Amino acid sequence: MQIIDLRSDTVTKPTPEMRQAMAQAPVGDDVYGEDPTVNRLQEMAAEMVGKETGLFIPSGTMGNLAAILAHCNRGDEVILGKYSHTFLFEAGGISALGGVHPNQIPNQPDGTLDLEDIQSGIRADDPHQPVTRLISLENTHNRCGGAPLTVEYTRAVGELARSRGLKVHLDGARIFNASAALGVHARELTAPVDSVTFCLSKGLCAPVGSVLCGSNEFITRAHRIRKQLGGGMRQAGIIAAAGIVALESMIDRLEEDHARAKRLARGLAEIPGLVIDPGSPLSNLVFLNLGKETSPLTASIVAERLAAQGVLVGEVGRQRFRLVAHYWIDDSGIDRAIAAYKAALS
Ligand code: TLP
Repeated sequence: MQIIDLRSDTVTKPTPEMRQAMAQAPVGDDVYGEDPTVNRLQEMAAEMVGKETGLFIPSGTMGNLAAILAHCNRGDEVILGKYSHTFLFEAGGISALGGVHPNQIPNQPDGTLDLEDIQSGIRADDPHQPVTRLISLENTHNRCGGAPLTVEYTRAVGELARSRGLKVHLDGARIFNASAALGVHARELTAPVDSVTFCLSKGLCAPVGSVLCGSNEFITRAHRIRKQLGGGMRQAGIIAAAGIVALESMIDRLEEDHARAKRLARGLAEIPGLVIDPGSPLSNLVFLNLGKETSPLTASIVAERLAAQGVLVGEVGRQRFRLVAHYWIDDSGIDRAIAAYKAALS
């Protein structure tokens, strides 16, 4: 039975073109800065998000960690959303390894942080308080329905930050989904921020890797931190080669995933007992709940019934699911998932 894996776009496997590029990649020791494929990927990535330079990092988590540690000293504070990936799902690395204090403020349903909340989150110059150094945004916003943050909003946060002497980091794990959803170039979404991490290994299908981009001076600091974290890789061109293919050929097709996410949401909306989040999907993520009438069913019971039919879904709450459209899911996979939900709830 072919498995339809909708748990995440992180499950995507490399394309045949990527595997070929990996086999043929010229490589060198990247800790010496001598891997031509890594260097090319870093240049391409920086150009695509309009920053001076880029740094290839093993994961999105390490990219955010290296960025936050490069912006903040121990005891400094970062303002971020209560539902941000960095706060929820990065194992508290910024505190554990960097001594950086997270000031979590509410995320609005569209993934933004209210400008007033940011203003009031900024600490006074008072020895009792940590020093606010950084604001961290997420685009698209994973837990807020895959919502894309607009250019105007990002600019407003950038202006606020500059007026208060703060920096802005963007967790742009799915920044190209945001640019596809909004119909704007990624560069416009990243222009107002000081640093951005984006992932090659999600919807773009590369097997491993993220790139952190920013100014030369910032990346010099992040480079040392990547080394401290054990993220200096040697002949990393083997994996960077897949990243280059990802940037060259996987971005323009992300709209197909968004269209399939819509097809999935439409189909599921017709099944009694399922309640799709209003407006979902906003990119490639579909969020839905079991309706009250399905009680005592839980997401995990339904997920088991789906798995028995070869359909894997993300459980993100007692009654809540997240389903993710990606390159390896075609229309027939979407239709199988809809049929499997129908059977699981009948
Ligand atoms: N997200 C994963 C899980 O960790 C939840 C997923 O399945 O969506 N930023 C954002 C916004 C992310 O969604 C993720 C991964 C990361 C950072 C971390 O990337 P990796 O997995 O490469 O460390």
